Amino acid sequence: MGVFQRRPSGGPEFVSRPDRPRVPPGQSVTTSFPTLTAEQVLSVDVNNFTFRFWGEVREPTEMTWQQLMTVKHTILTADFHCVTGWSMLETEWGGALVRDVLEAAHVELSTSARFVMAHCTTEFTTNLPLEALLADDTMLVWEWNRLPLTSEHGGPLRLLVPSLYAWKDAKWVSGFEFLTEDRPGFWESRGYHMHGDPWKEERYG
Ligand SMILES: Nc1nc2c(c(=O)[nH]1)N[C@H]1C(S)=C(S)[C@@H](COP(=O)(O)O)O[C@H]1N2
Ligand SMILES: [Mo]
Repeated sequence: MGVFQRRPSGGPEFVSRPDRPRVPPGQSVTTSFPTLTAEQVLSVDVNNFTFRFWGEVREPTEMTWQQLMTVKHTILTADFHCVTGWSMLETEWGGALVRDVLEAAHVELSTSARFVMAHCTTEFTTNLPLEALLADDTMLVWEWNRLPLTSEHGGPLRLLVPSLYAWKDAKWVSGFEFLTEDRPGFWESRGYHMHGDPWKEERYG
């Protein structure tokens, strides 16, 4: 994230990081919210929704939409950087920190868990290091600027990882597979970087 603040209530607050520019190198700011989807836009019914956790965990487990809605709500103002060169600043997202979701679902990670593969209701996948998943600003989001997240932007649920390029923000996300070794996801196996830090311009592998 360039700038963010967890905000239990009240207006947005911004915390700047003096160690790096707000806008990562090679990016230009857009005020629109373009959509980038490799698959067909999908409509997911929350009454038939299950979020799954498996792989390097003590026991595979899952959560319904209703259970997810009981996890502590967090609002986060974050920037969004697409590897194709556009950045969107100060967007407000609502949902739950992944950390809080894992706790609520009683997911016990194995000590061998180092990476995670985010899976979607579609074939899309994306991999990230466990630290990025557990970061202070990594969320499962279902609201954008106070409104329910639309299906073209991944609603009802998408991953938000402000510290990495936005291709890591899996739309229609449906589960986390915990891994010992890093494995490329959809774009990573097509040449995108395994990590994807915008400030290091980790665009292509
Ligand atoms: N399921 C899925 N998630 C996805 C993608 C995709 O094609 N499919 N594209 C990624 C890319 S490259 C970007 S930049 C963002 C775009 O999100 P948006 O369409 O809401 O702007 O979603 C990411 N998540
Ligand atoms: Mo992207």
